[in-house]
Amino acid sequence: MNALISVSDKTGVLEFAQALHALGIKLLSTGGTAKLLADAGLPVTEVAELTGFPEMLDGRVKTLHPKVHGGLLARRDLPEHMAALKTHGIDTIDLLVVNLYPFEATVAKPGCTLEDAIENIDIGGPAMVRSAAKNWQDVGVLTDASQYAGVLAELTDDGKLTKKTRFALAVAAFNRISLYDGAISDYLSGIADDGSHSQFAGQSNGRFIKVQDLRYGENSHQQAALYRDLHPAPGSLVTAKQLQGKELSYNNIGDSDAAWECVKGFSQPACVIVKHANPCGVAVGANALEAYSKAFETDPSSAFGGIIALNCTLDGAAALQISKQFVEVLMAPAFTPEALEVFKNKANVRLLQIDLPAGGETPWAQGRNAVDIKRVGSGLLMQTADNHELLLADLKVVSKRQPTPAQLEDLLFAWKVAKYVKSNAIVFCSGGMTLGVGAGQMSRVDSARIASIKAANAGLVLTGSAVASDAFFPFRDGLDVVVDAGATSVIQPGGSMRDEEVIAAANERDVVMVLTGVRHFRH
Ligand code: 93A
Repeated sequence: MNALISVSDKTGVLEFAQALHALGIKLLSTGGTAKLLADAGLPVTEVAELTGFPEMLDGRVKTLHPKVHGGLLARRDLPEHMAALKTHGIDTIDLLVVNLYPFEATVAKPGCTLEDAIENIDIGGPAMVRSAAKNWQDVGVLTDASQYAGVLAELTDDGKLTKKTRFALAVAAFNRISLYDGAISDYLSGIADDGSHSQFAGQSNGRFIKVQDLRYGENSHQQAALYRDLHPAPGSLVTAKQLQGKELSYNNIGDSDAAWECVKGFSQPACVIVKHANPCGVAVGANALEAYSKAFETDPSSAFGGIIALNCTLDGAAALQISKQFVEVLMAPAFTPEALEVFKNKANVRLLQIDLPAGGETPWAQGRNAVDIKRVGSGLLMQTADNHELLLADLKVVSKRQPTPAQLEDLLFAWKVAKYVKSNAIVFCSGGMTLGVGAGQMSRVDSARIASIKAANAGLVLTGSAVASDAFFPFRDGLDVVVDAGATSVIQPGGSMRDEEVIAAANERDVVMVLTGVRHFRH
């Protein structure tokens, strides 16, 4: 049996080759790999010796030769194929071990030039992998070091690989090549011929990798799986490390994403509690404990069994307080040893550590995940993500009453939260915390009523509060409800046919009204 080994990442390859040699398998190899094996005392034939051609053009042409591809592609069950090999003095290659030039790692490096990227496009490696995988009935193809141990165990047991293994290896090989080519296509699609990045740099063109099957979907009779972008955005949910707890469910993942995306938007220590895709408590504070305690106070009954996200380190004090409630998932960029200790005995609580996006990434990284996708009957809806950031300068005060600095702060806080509440969204806030959240109603006035009822249920006073409405008030009735409840300032996009009537109502009620000019529908 002949094995050709040609690997860029040489991890574990020497031990693997030694084991193949011990099984009596003949080793063929390309320059760098051959040197590594020969230096360790293994008998190895260089591909250059086999082909009669030196590796040339800076290694661009090493294995692109009929003596290599004939040996990989010949069907052992066809006499004509075997006769052709004999005529041309070609030996079969029965096992191929290849990993490719590190294209993905190269382009992920800050400052990678177009030239670096191009030189790291492997040509001969994928060609051999495709030849071997096409001829999977006769050839085993390894494309990752994680496959060495399993293959070795089978070869040691049986002297050959089973049909099942050869097929699985071929599928894995074509998957690898598809991802590799996808990475090249993504990178080049986002770059101009002078190496500058276009605004769509790094979008994954809809290419996803399966992370895991999930136990079930939204309900137990639905099947589900989690996929991730080929290039996940730094600081996104799929980059999380689970430190403890049961496997995340489909609903856990959706809710965790909503909580994490919302909490990331605050620069002060902040806490977001999500239930059924909506924030039911959001607050900022001097530290994790204060932020959590305020967020919890908004709606303690909804927070039961909720998903909690913090944008700051979870310390022992906050952990102790949180551990008093039933929590499904707890997310933070870091956990102190004391915090971990608190949850050690609560094995069901899923702890997720997620790095906050560092900022200052390359344009290639910044462009990632810029597209939202929603499935509709036999189709897809795609849109750029709702990542609009409201600046103070964008605000237009339209009421006679001018906002105080404290009111402005509350209004901006309320607006940040409303962006993550399902429409129609009405959010009462004060002092850096939510007081009442009305979400997902078909009528805005009902959302306003629900938000004020929920605040009353939690024993929270709305007098002097700020209110955000994710889209304009179509009539003055919604405004009247929030003012009746105690709000004295309102932020909303404006743009209704009845803006004048709504602004007149704000003046009649003597409250502050500011317009953003941008709405945040979320469905
Ligand atoms: O430059 S290539 O595209 N041309 C080739 O003919 C070729 N054959 C193998 N790259 C080629 N390879 C790649 O070389 C393999 O995929 C592997 O990544 C690497 C191993 O080179 P070495 O053994 O010299 O370290």
